[in-house]
Amino acid sequence: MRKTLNLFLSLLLLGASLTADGSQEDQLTRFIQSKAKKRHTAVRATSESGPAENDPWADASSFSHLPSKCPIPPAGTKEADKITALPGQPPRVNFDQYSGYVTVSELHFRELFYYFVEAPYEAATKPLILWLNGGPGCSSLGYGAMTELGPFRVNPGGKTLSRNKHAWNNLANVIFLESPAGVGFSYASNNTNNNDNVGDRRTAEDTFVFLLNWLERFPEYKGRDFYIAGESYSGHYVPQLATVIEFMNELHGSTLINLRGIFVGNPYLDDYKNEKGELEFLWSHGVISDEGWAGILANCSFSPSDDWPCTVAALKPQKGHFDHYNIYAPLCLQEPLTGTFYSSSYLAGYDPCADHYVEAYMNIPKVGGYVQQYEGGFTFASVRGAGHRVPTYQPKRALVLLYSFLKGMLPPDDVPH
Ligand SMILES: *C1O[C@H](CO)[C@@H](O)[C@H](O)[C@H]1NC(C)=O
Ligand SMILES: *[C@@H]1O[C@H](CO)[C@@H](O)[C@H](O)[C@H]1NC(C)=O
Repeated sequence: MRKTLNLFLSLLLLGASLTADGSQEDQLTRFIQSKAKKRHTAVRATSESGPAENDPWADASSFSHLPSKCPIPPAGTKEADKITALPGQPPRVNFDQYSGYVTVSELHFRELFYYFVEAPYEAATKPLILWLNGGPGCSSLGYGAMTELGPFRVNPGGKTLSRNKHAWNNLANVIFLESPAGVGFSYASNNTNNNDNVGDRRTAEDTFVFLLNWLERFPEYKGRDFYIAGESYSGHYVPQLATVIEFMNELHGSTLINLRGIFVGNPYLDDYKNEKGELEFLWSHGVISDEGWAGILANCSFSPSDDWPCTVAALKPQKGHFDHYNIYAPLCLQEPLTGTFYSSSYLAGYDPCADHYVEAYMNIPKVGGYVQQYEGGFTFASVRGAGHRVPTYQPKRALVLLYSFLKGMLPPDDVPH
């Protein structure tokens, strides 16, 4: 979530309709085309007063190099990705969960991590939703799945989970994707190509390749009604990915991905308009005084030329502590002596300290390390927390590793410290 942006939790829902009627695709196409038209107009308009911006989204034909079939030999399998149980999950979980990596660039070594939850009932007839958190840089697992719409919430203490009875997988099968590469558990090697060409365009391309590849692993979802959902900076990701999918479907004259609609909450669409919108919201809700707002208007043009005086004018009138993502929400406070987190006031169903529990949960030492076996008998194993001298720092794990080595088998993946 971007600092300069605020999310007022009230969801502004925008985009194509979500009801399942036949006109949705038409509506979505019209939406995308109208965006493209507006962009052309905007480019023309700016060219009168200055240099035209080069907007790669105005013309989707620049995506025609993308593959129409899974370009990478499918490496993983659905069975291998199946989650037996998450650490500390409550009993009687009645839906299937999967997670794993999908390669989106073999050449440059980019792998995207996903967490997928099916619906408890009639999953086979329910649609497929891809959920994307914003940022750029927010984890769809840490935020989306664990504090927003996923099937579980992390309990205080960060060790156990409880059911979220309002989870979205009641209505659909939901993929939480860590995107772009480098966010959360997704990764990219640090070679020059990966560092130089980051941005919305690559994010959309990688996500498209992810979907093609993922559908090979879960072929029963090919042709399923598909929706893209997200919030915040996903105001970029979601319509951009929709543009690529629509374009590729048209280019190849077949439904590669059966996109039916997009669904975005409080979306971040335009840097400067969003910044103005945030400050205007604070003023119109009494957080910023009339004088403060006048100072902002006098010092900010909400364009790239805004400088230090605008920053000062924007920050000066914002007094006291409040949650920029929801001005009415309680804050998370920390007890100075014990370090315990607590909520500044009670709001049913919301815990402002959830981020701390999720962080602790995501850092539970497990995975003893990881192991990869190659053809020809070579096995590579890492031992968590081992440092240079493995038997010194991790004597128990080292002994288990030796035992597995002597027996010619893979070491177990969960060896307690
Ligand atoms: C911004 O501009 C106005 C008028 O130019 C000035 O009076 C004001 O002090 C400035 N700064 C702030 C923080 O409002
Ligand atoms: C990539 O990471 C390695 C290992 O940390 C480092 O030695 C190398 O300089 C990095 N390369 C680039 C292009 O940043």
